Amino acid sequence: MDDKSHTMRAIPTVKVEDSGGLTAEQLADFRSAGVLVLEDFVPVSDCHRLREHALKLVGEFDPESVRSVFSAMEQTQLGDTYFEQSGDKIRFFFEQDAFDADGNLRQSKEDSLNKMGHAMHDLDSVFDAFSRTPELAAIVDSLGYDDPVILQSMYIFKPPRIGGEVHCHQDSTFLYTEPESCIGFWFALEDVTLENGCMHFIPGGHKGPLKELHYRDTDGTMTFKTLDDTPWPENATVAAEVKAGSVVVFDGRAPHLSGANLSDKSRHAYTLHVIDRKSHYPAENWLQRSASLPLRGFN
Ligand SMILES: O=C(O)CCC(=O)C(=O)O
Repeated sequence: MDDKSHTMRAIPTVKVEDSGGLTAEQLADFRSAGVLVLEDFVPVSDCHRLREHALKLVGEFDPESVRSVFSAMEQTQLGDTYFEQSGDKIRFFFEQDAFDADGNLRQSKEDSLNKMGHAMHDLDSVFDAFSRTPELAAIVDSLGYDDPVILQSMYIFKPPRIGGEVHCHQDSTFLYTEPESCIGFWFALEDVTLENGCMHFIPGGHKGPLKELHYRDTDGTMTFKTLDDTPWPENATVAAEVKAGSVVVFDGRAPHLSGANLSDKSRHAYTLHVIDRKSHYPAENWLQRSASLPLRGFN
């Protein structure tokens, strides 16, 4: 075993046997690694159904109506009101390499999008049903949330050939609460491998500090504040290659990234982020809801 593999810890991978949430052992694995893969959590037929539905919504989206590009590297789009006001809407964001020099799409519409976000779970009945299952509610309950609410949903396309790399980050940077309560659920809707740009995590990395805060400045512009400038440890990431139907659960502080998708295969994934309503949600966070669409839990 060389030095690199010696320091490498695997991502715990489990099967949830019934809808009673995580066992004490699974919970201990999650607390230790900050990330846990739940294999076969969602029937593959449900994943296909969500994918078909997402593609229907893409079909109804007119790409001439908006040209908002999402920076996968930065995980945000500074200065873009279409993005900044999408917290309670269903909006579409293109990959950085989607357009040619003349402004035309290089690939089909569905193979040009980076993501759709950020409130499908509250605005669309198919996404609502996929997001609010008793099985997921039980997992969240076993994680100790008193009053969990689903803050955002994202459908991530990671399209063939142009699916952008996502640099190492922590999701509490973007979905900050006091105290921190953000947790991510990343549903693989298709088989995910190194080739089509799987997620990678630094197991145990959630025990370190939050490194950056993304917030709205007093003049209204979104910006980043460095909280800790220690570099991420080298060679510490572990690939989460998972099958369709798996869910990757990860702590809001868990450092993670994903590779580019240069393959000919798509890599559709759906993510939910949950916070505890009992935590304070700052008005400086990018994602804000209008009073007409209050946050909801799993009911
Ligand atoms: O799906 C991906 O490739 C990256 C998603 C991600 O990093 C996130 O949702 O925080």
